[in-house]
Amino acid sequence: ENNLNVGNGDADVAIKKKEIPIVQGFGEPLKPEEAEPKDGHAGEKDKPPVLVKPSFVFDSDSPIYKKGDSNQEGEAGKAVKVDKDKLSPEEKKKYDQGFTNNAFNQYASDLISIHRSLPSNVDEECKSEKYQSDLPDTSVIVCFHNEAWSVLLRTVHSVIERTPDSLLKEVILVDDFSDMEHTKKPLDDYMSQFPKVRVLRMEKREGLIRARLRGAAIAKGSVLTYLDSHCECMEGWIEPLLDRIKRDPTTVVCPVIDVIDDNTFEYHYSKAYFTNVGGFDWSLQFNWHAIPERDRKNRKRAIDPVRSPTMAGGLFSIDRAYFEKLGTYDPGFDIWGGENLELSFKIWMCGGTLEIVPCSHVGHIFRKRSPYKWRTGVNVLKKNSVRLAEVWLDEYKEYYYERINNQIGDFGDVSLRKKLRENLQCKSFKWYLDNIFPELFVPGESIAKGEVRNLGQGGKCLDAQIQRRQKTKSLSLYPCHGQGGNQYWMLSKDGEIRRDESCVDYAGQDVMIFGCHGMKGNQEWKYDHQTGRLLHSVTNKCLEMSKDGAKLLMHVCDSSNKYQQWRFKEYNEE
Ligand code: UD2
Ligand code: MN
Repeated sequence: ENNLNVGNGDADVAIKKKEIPIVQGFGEPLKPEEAEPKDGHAGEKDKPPVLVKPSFVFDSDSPIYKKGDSNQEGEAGKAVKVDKDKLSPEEKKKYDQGFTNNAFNQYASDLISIHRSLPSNVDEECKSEKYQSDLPDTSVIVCFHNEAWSVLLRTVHSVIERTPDSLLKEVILVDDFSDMEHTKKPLDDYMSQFPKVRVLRMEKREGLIRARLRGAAIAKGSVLTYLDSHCECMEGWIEPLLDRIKRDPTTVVCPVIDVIDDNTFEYHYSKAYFTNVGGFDWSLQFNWHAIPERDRKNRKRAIDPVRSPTMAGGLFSIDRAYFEKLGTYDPGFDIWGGENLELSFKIWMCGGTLEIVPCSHVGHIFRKRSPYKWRTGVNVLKKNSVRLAEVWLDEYKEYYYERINNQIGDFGDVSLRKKLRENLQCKSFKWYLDNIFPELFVPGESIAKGEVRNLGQGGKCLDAQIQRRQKTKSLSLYPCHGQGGNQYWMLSKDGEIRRDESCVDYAGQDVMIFGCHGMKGNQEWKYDHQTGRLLHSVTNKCLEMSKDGAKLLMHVCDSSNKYQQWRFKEYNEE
């Protein structure tokens, strides 16, 4: 029988290196702004968005319920362009509400068939790829909280219509305490025509992690496949995944996650040649990387499965018994976030393998903000990440804690999770870093770290909010806030002033932030802890704060000029 570890509802709060380029601009899970107050204090920015609850009328005559009309909007995964200026005032209102409620263009989705076709320019090699017969069947589990009707239906239809009947055990929709009308009776009524679809409702808001566990607890397939509620599976998506699991049930697999544009719903198919793998940084944020050289050279074909240090989180298949053996997810994780790293570290450290399979494609709508309510009064993501760090990171947890300025806060009880790790006899985090993710820059290798304060009058600190979608940015000065975050810097042995994969770079104009390239040049600095001088090697100039503290300058070095004196908070003498 099925004795998956089900959430106990930890309801203590009320609702509401060697360089691998970071791939920019490719869809990645964005951190919900509401949930992660920049200063590390929970609550203040945690105001729920004002959601307008739409009333719902099911219009079975709408063209979106019809299949196969190749002239309809959005077919073949094409973009739907809505000219808002041409809409009537009432339609404009609907358009705006769609964005407010979902953080994607619901208005556009509502014009597209829930059975729409997807692009056909797929990798040729994948078309002739053969998979084993007798693949294991799978339960597809989709958790949602107030997902838009047309988007949710399109997710379900893409699964039902593009998964061979013998491989699809069931689709389990887990309603995580939605309160929009369409998610209740209309959804039950609609889904009742599909015997394989079950709707499971949560009695209170559980968050996606415990909702996934509740779905797993009733699942009967031998493999569990998780999807977000705003996905579209491509033809042939499941076979390559199940094939890997059949070969070895300790292999956990992810499809390539194609980007569905949040505004036009255009489906961007990503060719096998461009497959990326998952990583993370020391603020415990997931990110994408190109396949590292050491793996690239062992690959015969671009379509071969590739190992990945981490998974994005939302879309993957795992053998049900193996998931259970690994202790599923930490049920103490609330609402959203961190569970993808927990599972990734655990898979690798406890003897499994995590892969991305280039012939399996599922599209996902990446959003720029989180549309739903989070809990108030607690920084949920931070709490999840601290639990993760406590259980899996060993001594490396300190690097995360430095980034949150040691404001660890209450993270509940993790003794059962530590016990689990012990029972499974998992390897150390050091082993994981050395063997699975050696490309990651480890702050311990740095010469100096922490805030970088100017010793001139009104001394400020080097500050940069680095957004992953942004390629370059100038470095700025802000009053020192002592909270780590955007004022946390590391001076590497190669003379880089860096945070994660971003480096301070001077090419003769402004002092900028660029992706670290590891080739010194414009990114090489010499720091003298005695004199506080920050010398740029190539230009032989020194970093200086303007007298009014407004900007950064690069000038001829002058040891008597206080404005050229800087202090890294921590310095490791050798
Ligand atoms: C990514 C993952 C997501 C999850 C998350 C970290 C992908 C494509 N997406 O963020 O699956 O791993 O990182 O936790 O890899 N939901 C609930 N209850 C809640 C909140 C969310 O059921 O309280 C549902 C939501 O409707 C959605 C899913 O959980 O179907 C993931 O949420 P998301 O889409 O906001 O996360 P995303 O894609 O930004
Ligand atoms: Mn999502």
